[in-house]
Amino acid sequence: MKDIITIGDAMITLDPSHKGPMRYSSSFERKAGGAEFNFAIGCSRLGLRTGWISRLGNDEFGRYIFNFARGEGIDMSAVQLMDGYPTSLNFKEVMEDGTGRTFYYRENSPVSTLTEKDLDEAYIKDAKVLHITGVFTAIDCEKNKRLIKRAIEIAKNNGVIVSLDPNIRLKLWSKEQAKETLIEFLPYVDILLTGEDEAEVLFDTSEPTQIVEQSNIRGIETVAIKRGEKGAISYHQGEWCTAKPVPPKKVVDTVGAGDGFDAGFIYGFLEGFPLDKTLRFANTIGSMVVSVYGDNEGLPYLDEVLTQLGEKELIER
Ligand code: KDG
Repeated sequence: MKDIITIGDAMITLDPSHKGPMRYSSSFERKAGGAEFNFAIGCSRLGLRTGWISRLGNDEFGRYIFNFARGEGIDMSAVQLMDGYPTSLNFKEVMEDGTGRTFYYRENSPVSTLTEKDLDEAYIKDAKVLHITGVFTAIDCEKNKRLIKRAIEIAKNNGVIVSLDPNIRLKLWSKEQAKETLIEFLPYVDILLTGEDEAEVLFDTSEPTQIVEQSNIRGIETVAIKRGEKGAISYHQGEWCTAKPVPPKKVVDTVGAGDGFDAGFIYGFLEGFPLDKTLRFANTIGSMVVSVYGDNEGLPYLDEVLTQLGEKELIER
């Protein structure tokens, strides 16, 4: 049995060796990224049994990502390497303050070959949680919408908890398209993990009580609202919690923080932590991620989170 499975794309991420506008970047480091892929790494590092449903190119980059994920302990039995579909690329711009932009080269992505007919019901039924995000859906919207709907239907019919991070990437689809599509998923969702700006797209509000009200109407009983430097707020069956921001050591790269938060929240949920502890745990991971350069390099192991939370002694040498 798996604790968690996720469905999504991964890309080779090319990180410039120097900060600043991309047009002046002439050398890059080859890494890997992708929202659901980062999330899977985060879960696996916390000790959750994690599976990933995806497709990569049957090329050197696909092999690199495959081996990397396998090395992280992710179950790769539902990941295939495809001929004729090159692994996607993502060039990353990072500015001095840690903010930046991404430039995707992901048309004809290997995941565009994955359809709802390829979903293995037994694989989904065998998980405690199915985590989905808007990134995958946005890549090939009509097809992936059908695929995700089928996956969450299987999950719902079999008592598998569904978590959703809208992860809206406006380089991949419009706000209107994102709203229309993701709103259709909500009646199947048990846990909504959203940024304030994404809630604004979905519900036309970033006000926590209204976000929760809109979620409750659709049957969602657990909500976490990621508010960046303002911390986070969560709600579970009538109980509210607010977590102060956890100041990072230094912000060097904000990409992947939300995925880390999600992994931490799901970990706390599965461990049966009280809501305040779950939120603090998730928030701490988000802040640890931004202190490290890379989309997933900063995702901590369980021991490291516990040390950061002061629950475990730090032994330096
Ligand atoms: O959440 C972080 C991811 O978004 C990043 O690793 C790659 O931009 C990316 C994407 O679209 O998945």
